[in-house]
Amino acid sequence: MKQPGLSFGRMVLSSNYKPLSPETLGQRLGGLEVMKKGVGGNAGAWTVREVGDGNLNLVFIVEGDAGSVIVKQALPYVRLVGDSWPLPLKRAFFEYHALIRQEARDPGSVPEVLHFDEEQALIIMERLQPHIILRQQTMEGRKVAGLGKSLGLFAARTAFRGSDLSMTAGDKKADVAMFAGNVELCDITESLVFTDPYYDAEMNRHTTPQLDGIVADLRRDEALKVEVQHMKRAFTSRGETMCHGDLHAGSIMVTDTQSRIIDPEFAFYGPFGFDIGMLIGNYLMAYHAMPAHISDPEACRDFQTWILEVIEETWSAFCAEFHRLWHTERTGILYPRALYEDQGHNFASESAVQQLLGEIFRDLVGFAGIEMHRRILGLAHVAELDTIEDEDFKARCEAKCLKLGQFLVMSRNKLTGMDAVLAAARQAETGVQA
Ligand code: SR1
Ligand code: MG
Repeated sequence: MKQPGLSFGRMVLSSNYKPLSPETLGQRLGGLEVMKKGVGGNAGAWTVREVGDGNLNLVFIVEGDAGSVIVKQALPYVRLVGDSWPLPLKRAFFEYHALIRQEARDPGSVPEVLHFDEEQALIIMERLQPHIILRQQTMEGRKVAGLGKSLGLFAARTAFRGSDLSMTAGDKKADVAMFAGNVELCDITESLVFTDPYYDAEMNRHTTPQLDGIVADLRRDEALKVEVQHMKRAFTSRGETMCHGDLHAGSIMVTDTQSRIIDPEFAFYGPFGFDIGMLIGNYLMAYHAMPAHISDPEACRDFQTWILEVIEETWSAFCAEFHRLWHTERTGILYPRALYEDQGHNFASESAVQQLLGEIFRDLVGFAGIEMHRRILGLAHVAELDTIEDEDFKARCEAKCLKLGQFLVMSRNKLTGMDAVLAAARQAETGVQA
């Protein structure tokens, strides 16, 4: 019999929930029309592989005569840590709702959702092929044509169209209320990103003792902790738009010419600059890690130059698209045209959007710096740095990231533009010793 507990994404654990395995998946999902159509009618002939390499969920590739799909299922705990850290299944509900909103706000940017089963916390979606995760692509020294433009457009469109600049008041408030239920995933970010890295929290780890000195310095930096908490306050209290919530290089799948966004289970209504800031923090870590992955110095420099260009392109595409949407789709409750364009006050409208982009820039710089810190000092690291075998070399790369992160957080209100961020990255790359 069905148990109560399913409502509005608030499911904790229904007794009917059961994790899938490669052995049971065919028998359990074989009757679904969407699987028959996408994979094939004979479930016994399907090939099922569990390929989840993230921190939280099960991910299966299911292949058959008719094609292949992805089946993603939440586990009732944090996979990275184990069942000592329970985590509600309702995150699949938020991921599903975020995916359909992202598709509406930036069509083609996310995999197509084929089926959602709330009770089983399971999403069946399009398999992106031949995509691999961006992190893997960059570690192999492979560029992605148009990466900055497509990610900048995604960030701008989802930011603008998920905000009071575009949505009706009723839709926005209903959405803010619904995503406010994503408490536990926000709590992970509030703790693991904004708090733990800045003191000797239990789950923290840094990989080389060579970093001990710089880590101690960072944790003694009282002004830094104040700035980080200002950013955390923005995260918890400024529900400006629906953020992906975890936009790192493992949440982006790419080919040499295309990129798509996955995994928005951390979605929440937060600051405009959050997603693009996390993304830029991840680009910068890849920039400092590249010498460990490309041995030829000239090829490495060329790749690093490309990463900085991608940062610049991401931000210019963001600004251009946000600006375009401001002038063509500003139908929400904020900055109404009745006050500006309809009065002939075009200059004031332009000034308002430029001021807003300035605020977003200052926020994104702070979020980028904090993301760089937590990926070295906290629980969840990035493979670009973690896989570096030579401990001294790794410590040097990580020290550059830590120093640059500190600079970005502390200087975010003074930097004149993305050029200044890139100049700081270049300087950190050539000037810092661990
Ligand atoms: C316990 S989860 C750790 C991290 O993995 C996710 O991808 C998020 O980035 C989270 O902070
Ligand atoms: Mg994820």
